[in-house]
Amino acid sequence: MSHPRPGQAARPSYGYIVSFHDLHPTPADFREEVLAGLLRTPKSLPPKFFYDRRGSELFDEICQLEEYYLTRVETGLLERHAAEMARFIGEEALLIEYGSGSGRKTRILLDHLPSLAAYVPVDISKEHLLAAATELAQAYPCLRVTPVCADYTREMEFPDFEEFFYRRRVVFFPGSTIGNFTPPEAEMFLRHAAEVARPGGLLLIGVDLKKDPTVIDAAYNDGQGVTAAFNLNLLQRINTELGADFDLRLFEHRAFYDPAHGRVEMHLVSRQAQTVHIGETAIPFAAGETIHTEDSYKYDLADFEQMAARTGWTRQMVWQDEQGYFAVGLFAVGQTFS
Ligand code: AVI
Repeated sequence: MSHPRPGQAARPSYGYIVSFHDLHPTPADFREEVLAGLLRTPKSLPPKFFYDRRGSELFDEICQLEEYYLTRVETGLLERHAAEMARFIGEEALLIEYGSGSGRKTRILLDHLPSLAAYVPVDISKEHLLAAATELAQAYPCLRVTPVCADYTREMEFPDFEEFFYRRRVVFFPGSTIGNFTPPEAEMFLRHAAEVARPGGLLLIGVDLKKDPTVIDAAYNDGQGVTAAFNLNLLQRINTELGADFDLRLFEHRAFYDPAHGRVEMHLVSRQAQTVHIGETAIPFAAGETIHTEDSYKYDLADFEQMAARTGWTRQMVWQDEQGYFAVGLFAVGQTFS
């Protein structure tokens, strides 16, 4: 475990959250973005809104599904190579995780990083973020945990974290969440991450790769209907938080891999012509009309590496499973890693 530096107080021996940075990402934006998305043609909603408390729980369930290979394969890669990853990361790093979720993958890394200066989970879902951060702080009593509630899909002013000592910033972005950005958004995110990581900083990122479309299709159309419930929960959230009157029985889940765009598209399909209300606003649906709720891009590894290079990152190492389903890449800001 890390030692207090000169002038620094010894850490208490119980799990604790040093400070919580709430950048207040949702309430106002939610109504505005939902209305804008449902009033445009074709209708669409941003996937970041899936993650209310129920949505986050359902996503955790998705991650346990046999069909959803992404979590299983990435977790396997982290378990197998965490010691090597930790050697690259080095001592007393500041680990910043975007879209931190339930933190299972984080723990694999933390187990190999006993001298970490602090762990900074960044997530849009406040309740889930605080619950996961508290649990983690309890499980790692000597770790500083500094959660940041923010919408990292938008410009954000990142806290400077100069209140404590660290040697290097490391951005951890697992789960192939990069795939939920369009390619231009992904580039923007990678540029932002390079700014946050600063020269000498690192990026450890999970990327789902192109593969047999039937494998991908199955991952987003599981037999138990968990992904369908996750998709439909977005309408439930709009009902609960915005007083809308979506009848969930009148919408169905649709997900398919589109090889031309290299992405899974997820939609909610209106089973009949109907009008839904959000407050005073009436939203008409034709029979069969869809709300496009998510894209999940699958990358060719060489293309991803080129995108990383364009956005200020130099490849250090890439770990892949035997089937070539998934990659975990380590990149450094700027030229060379020392
Ligand atoms: C969070 N993200 C990487 C998931 C994905 O695979 O695109 C979200 C998800 N959507 C449906 N299933 C899982």
